[in-house]
Amino acid sequence: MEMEQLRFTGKIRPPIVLKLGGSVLTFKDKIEAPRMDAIERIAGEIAEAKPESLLLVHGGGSFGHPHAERFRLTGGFKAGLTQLLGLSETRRAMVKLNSLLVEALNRKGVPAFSLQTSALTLTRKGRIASFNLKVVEGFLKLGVPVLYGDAVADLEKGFTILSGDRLSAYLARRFGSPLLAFGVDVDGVYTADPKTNPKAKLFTEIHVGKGFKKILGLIEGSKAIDVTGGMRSKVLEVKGYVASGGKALIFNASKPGNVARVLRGLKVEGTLIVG
Ligand code: IP8
Repeated sequence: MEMEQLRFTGKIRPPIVLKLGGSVLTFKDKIEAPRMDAIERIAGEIAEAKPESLLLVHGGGSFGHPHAERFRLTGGFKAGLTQLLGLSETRRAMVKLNSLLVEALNRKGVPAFSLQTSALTLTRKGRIASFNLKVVEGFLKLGVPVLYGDAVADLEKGFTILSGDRLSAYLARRFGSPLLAFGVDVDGVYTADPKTNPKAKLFTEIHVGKGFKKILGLIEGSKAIDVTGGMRSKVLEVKGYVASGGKALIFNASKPGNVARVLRGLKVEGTLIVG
């Protein structure tokens, strides 16, 4: 990012919201194992693309999901001290992954600002009930806020897991973003997991409206541990944003160059979700 782009204007442009999947940034079959090469490369692509206004959200991967599953965090408070220590461990692990990404962005010269989702959000039965948008807006005027899927306080359940997908769809809608892009480790939404099923077919475009339910029924989840539901729930989460005029794209961020292309508005292979 160049200095002239960083002039403080006191105004914000609706940002592109880019959600980076945990499967891109981490080894999902291990515990707290970052893919440092991917983190460095993506940070470099963001620096190179110099988007005018960008908001980043990342997923949990092997930092969030194994802990969240082990301590059964999605269902809320149930099992006393052990579970609360697990809640704390999950939050600590997410901060660690977030720091790795922010540090990599800083090394490439991007003014990225770590924002703790759980300090900005309250949910009610898993739905966002209140969110401090002003704080995100404040940092958006200065650079790139970096939020993440997190274990958050819930008004009814005590706590829950708020996925990065739900959070990014919420932010894209609130900010009226021109694009909500999900960088994952496959080329888009398939009829089955393309890693295990060679017959899996890619959807190049999904329309939220007539026929949507049928398409949802055709999408199978991936086999990796994912307490927040994988690809099908991604498509479901964007429904509201897309219905309000937004455009969502699910693309492969593990392929070098794709993140930069998406941020520059160039075409990449993937699944476009429109209203
Ligand atoms: O990977 C989940 O975020 P996601 C975050 O975007 C945790 O679903 C803490 C499991």
